[in-house]
Amino acid sequence: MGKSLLALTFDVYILYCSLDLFKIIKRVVFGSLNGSSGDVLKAFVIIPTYNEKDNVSSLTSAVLAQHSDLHILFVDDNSPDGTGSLIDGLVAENERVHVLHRSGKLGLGSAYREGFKAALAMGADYLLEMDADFSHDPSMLLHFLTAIKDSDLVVGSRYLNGVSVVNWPIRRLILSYYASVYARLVTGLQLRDCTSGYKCFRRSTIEAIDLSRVTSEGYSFQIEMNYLCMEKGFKITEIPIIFIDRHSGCSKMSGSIVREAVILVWKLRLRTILLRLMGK
Ligand SMILES: Nc1nc2c(ncn2[C@@H]2O[C@H](COP(=O)(O)OP(=O)(O)OP(=O)(O)O)[C@@H](O)[C@H]2O)c(=O)[nH]1
Ligand SMILES: [Mg+2]
Repeated sequence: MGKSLLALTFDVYILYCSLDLFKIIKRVVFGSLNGSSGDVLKAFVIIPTYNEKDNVSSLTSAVLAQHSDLHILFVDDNSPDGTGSLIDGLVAENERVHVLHRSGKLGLGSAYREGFKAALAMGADYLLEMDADFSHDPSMLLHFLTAIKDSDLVVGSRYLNGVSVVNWPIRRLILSYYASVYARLVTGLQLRDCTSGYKCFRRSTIEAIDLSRVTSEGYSFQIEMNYLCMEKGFKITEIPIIFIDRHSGCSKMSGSIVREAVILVWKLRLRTILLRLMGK
């Protein structure tokens, strides 16, 4: 009995050491978020939510487990399903979880714009965008944080090495794929995936963009942000991601979101022509 207790204690000790070793290996492989002067850098994952009650708790655990310097900022639009009060519980439990409550469904674009401003005010060095529905795999977060060290914007791409989208209806996939082709051709963006919502900005990138002039709400918001980064001459890097259809809850995709994107790319094209004519 005495021997087996000793053996058990030894096993627990070995397990504890291996976990610690695993953390060290993870830090060495992916690097820490420390800046060049050794100061600890903060990364904020901004997650807009509308009716995501089945996802927010498990997503929070999955994101926070990736790195101890990661924070989450939820932007909830008074979700009728009670997502907001669930998030309040998560905020009370963990100092790395934050929330912005808004009065009603005001759109994805404005949720990100307000989220960016709040994350900057809280001292974010890196700002990540992520959906709440597990379409974006949290285990990719460290890859974004590695790639951003050498870029101004990192875009998670579904169309970099062929197509890496799982479980989407073919109509949705065709719409998304050709939306990127269309946006690329009209605006000149050098990206395979122009509408991806899994991305990472440096603080200085967001600070350089006049967010009050960004007006898009749906997917167009992603195209517009990419375009403004290209216009400023920022280095944009794409990394491959696997996109999985939402675990639960319903899609907020609508015809007006598609129409907004169709019009936006021509507005951006016009803007390029005008700027060229003005010699800027
Ligand atoms: N705060 C806020 N969040 C939103 C709004 N519309 C969508 N979202 C959130 O934005 C993220 C992306 O929206 P989704 O509904 O997943 O849109 P999608 O990925 O295009 O479509 P599906 O995955 O098919 O549902 C999710 O986390 C949503 O909950 C909104 O108006 N306000
Ligand atoms: Mg989604």
